[in-house]
Amino acid sequence: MTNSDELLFSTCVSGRIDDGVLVVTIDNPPVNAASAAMRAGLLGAVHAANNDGSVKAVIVTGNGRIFVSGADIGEFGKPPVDPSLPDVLEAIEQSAKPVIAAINGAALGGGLEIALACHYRIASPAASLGLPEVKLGIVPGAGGTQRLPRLTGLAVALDMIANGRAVKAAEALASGIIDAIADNPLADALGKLKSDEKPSFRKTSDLAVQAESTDKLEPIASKIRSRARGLAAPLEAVRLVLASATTAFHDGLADERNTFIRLRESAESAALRYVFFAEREAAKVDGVKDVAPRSVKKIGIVGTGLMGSGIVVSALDAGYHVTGVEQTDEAAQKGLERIVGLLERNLKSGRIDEAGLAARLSRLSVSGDFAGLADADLVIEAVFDEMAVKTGLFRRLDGIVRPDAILATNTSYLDPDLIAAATQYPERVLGLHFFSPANIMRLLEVVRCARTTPDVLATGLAVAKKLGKLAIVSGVTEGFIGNSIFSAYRREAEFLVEDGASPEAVDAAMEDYGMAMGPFAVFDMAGLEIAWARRKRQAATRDPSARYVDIADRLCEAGRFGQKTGRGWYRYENGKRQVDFEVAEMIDQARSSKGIVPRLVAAKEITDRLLAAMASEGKRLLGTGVAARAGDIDLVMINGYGFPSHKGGPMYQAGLADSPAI
Ligand code: 3H9
Repeated sequence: MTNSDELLFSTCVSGRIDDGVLVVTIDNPPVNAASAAMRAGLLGAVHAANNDGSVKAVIVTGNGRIFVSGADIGEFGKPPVDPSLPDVLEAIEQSAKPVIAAINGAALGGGLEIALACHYRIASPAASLGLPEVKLGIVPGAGGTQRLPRLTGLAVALDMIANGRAVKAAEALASGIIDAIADNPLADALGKLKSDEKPSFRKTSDLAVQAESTDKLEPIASKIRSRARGLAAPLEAVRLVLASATTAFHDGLADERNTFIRLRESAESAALRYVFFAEREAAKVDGVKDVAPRSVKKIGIVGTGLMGSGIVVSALDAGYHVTGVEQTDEAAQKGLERIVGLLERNLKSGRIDEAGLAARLSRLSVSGDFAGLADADLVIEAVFDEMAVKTGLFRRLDGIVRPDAILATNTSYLDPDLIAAATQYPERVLGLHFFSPANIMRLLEVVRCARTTPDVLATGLAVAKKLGKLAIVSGVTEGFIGNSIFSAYRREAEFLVEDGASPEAVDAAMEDYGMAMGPFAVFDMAGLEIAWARRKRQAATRDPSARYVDIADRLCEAGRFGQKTGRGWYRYENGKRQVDFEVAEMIDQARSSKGIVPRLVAAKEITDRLLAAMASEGKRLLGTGVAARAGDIDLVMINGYGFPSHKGGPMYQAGLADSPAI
């Protein structure tokens, strides 16, 4: 091979010779996944280098902003195609010619495993390196659990692999994963090979895993085990990493490979892969492709209560200038204190540093003067959820903000089309439905109103992305996607109680299923009065023949509004949830007033009925076009309502989701 040769090893792996060095470039858009063609090309390149006496070294790099994003997840459900990634990596590691990984961008999963099998690693400063396999319900399957601890030690490898935590180049260098950082890793690798002082090449598998004390490892492992909540992948990851210290390298590899294949076939992994692709699909929104969002630099937020202050912090975290507005200076002062309190909590927990706190405060103003909103690009209201309050506010904003400013309502249940109709330019109104605490929760329902223009919607989506939120577009219906399903879930949970189940039995069944909290514990946490007020509003129009459970009304009439009043479906003592016999009595009375004889309701019936209720409401939302895809519904329930991601969501469970080939 000579300098002029253009070499093609497969459709997505090419090479060129630079002064006796074979530079291998992976170009497999969009993310350089390790597909069958990529693996074959890489293997061909290593063989070619070893069969050519004029080649003295090999550099592997990626084209674009990513080195290699990992195995091609889309291939997981299909029959395996040779060569396998472990076979390719064995060839790389055993290559007589040294192989350098020039890590131009993200090296994830199988991508990092390729780099670990090379004899030297140089990364660009922005590259992130990680083994996120557990997030897909699997463990690394090409040596990650055995090679990483040989470079970093067990504690770091445990944290990175069992938590799926990626690190940036600087941390990777400090923990021994890479050997150098360079702005242009490929140029740096070529330079190092040409210089007299050659890099010190070594095979990762030749290194011994450094012994580490149980005192150091056990707390890390037990934290991972308790967070795993019964999931197999993190537990297997812990086992495999710890075994690397006591098992011969190739035995460890074989164990890892078998575990990877077993987990890849699991229901957990199929569900998590479905969720991965559903998130990518959710970003593709009808009608806004190629529509440029408006520029947003300053966000106004009306109302700095619990929700508003969370939104303020989220916007500050994302780098926006923020003006918070309240009705009075006194309320503004309270709002400011709430916001500063949240920021200081983040400082204390290490999420931000002193400089970050100062930068955020320098971009914030809070006052009782609405004129502060005059130059805002986007105004989000987070005021009391009552139609007259919201329409009055939007009418007032019309006279204050620029005509091209976007107005967003954070309403949970009101009709945003009616709110928009109160304004002069309804086409600039959309819903941005945050979940509490708004600076923590990842979900944001972006509500497309009847007259929202595509660029206004595109702006809402762009802002959501900058806020680090998972945006799911919803059409208009009472409660949008999430609360519509949650209402159906609530209704069925109350039917179950009326039929004979206790609230704690319903909660236990759903928690065993994997929900973060059972429904009745959630109702108490959120407060029972809002749903009560809605039920009262709807009473006049309710179908008298429809089944109606009045137990929650009875609780509210007795002043039991949930956790904040110390009593709801449960009793709370020092914040601890307790079963309350008074509630049991009230339930008994409610049943007997309807002549219902309670029956035993098994845990399976509880989960079956609650899942079916959610799926059936989801089907209605798809039918009416409020939700565009079953996957969107599942993502809302996972990210806003504590549905376990490893179960895929209620639509996935009901077989109503289109799963790609996973
Ligand atoms: C693994 O490696 C197992 C090994 O240990 C064992 C092997 C034996 N495969 O996210 P984006 C698609 S498991 C296939 O919007 P970004 C994605 O669906 C893997 N497709 O881009 C989307 O397609 P579309 C471990 C993939 O710039 C498009 O690429 N690795 C893969 O925001 C753009 O994606 C991981 O878990 C893939 N691996 O973020 C990393 N990755 O345009 C998973 C992406 O048709 N990937 N696609 O909708 C990521 O975290 C992000 O995609 C990444 C880019 C950070 C790379």
